[in-house]
Amino acid sequence: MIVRTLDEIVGTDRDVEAPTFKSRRLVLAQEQVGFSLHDTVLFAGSETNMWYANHIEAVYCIEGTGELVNDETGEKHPVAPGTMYLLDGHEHHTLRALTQLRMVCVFNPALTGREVHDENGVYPLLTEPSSQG
Ligand code: 9YT
Repeated sequence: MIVRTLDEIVGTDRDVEAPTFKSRRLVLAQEQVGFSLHDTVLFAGSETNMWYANHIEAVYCIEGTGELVNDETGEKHPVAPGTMYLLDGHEHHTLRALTQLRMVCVFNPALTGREVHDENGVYPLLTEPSSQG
């Protein structure tokens, strides 16, 4: 069993900052459980274009208000505490943070923690070296 708090992660290499958000990675690929779990804060007034070509992501809002745009259909969805979206089709999407947004994110496959968005908002598919060698 692993028990970990957000306070223990802040300021470590599990606390990753990007221009529009910071992501605190509570569970990563190194835990070898098939998913990663992140506490992500999107900065007030920011807009993040994303496309997880290699991953499925579920995102659950626990703080703030925003707007999610499906960039493939133009559909817009309000985001508020209690809103979940699941990117089960690798959709291009944009998240607008009207206030600071705090989101709990689950990725499959798990992120290793080294990923940064490339110019398309994509995370590359990275894997941890297997403990079996
Ligand atoms: C909500 C969202 O997907 N933001 C991008 C950051 C990502 N969730 C991460 O790296 O934790």
